[in-house]
Amino acid sequence: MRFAIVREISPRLSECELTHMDREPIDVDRARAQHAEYVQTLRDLGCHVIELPASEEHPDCVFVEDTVVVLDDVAIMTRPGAESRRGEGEAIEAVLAPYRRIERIVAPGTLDGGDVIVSGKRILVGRSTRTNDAGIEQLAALAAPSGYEVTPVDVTGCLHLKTAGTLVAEDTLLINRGWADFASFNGFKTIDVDPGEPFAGCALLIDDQVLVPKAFTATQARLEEAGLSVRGVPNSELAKCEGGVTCCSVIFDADWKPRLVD
Ligand code: CIR
Repeated sequence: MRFAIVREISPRLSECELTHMDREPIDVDRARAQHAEYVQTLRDLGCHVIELPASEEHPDCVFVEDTVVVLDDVAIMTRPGAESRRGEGEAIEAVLAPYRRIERIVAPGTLDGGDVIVSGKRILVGRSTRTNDAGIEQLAALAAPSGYEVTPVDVTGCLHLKTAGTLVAEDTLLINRGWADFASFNGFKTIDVDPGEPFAGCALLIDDQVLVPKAFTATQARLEEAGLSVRGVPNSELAKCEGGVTCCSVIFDADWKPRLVD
């Protein structure tokens, strides 16, 4: 069974963290409508959605991906690089605890889930403004007993590794070469984003379906030309918060269905 943890948008979304972007007015109602369409798409793709209420103290709480790295047998609770985001993981941990052994990244380590790409037993982790070497070392040590091998990748010019590139098939990365050192990505095929759509590298792969923001039509065409099945989802408002389509869910597989699931 495939689960997706999502979280409602905070009424304080406009106070979100911003690193590489200037603050722009955000239409929170529109953001909620777009998020609802995203969540429905997850349901349409067969995910059992666990939807958490927003946390008023955490403007960025909708970006659940950053709070945890879920592997086959362990959930590694992160220590997000932005201090304002450190309390977001508690509610996510409570959902995951019935399904996975819980481990955690501790100080001085910092790690955002948005910096972590898992492909089979291979983990690529971005060294970014949010994820430091101590966080990467802890992730490697916690994941090694389960057979995972961690490769650090330098990220520059964007928030997370997954802003620069994501898996669009088991062996294929959609990438913006300008933002990450993709020379380290040996063994993966690559598809470049359209040069006019630098943020299109953040796509969400569920089975053989690739979710991409609706606005990035030229990159969608590139993916379709490569034989991939693409679904557009609206993301204009959360994009103003430096959020993409991977950030708004934690997807994991488990054998049974707990009481919280709708
Ligand atoms: C932040 O700066 O932390 C949020 N405004 C955006 C987080 C986006 N998360 C992600 O890409 N995984």
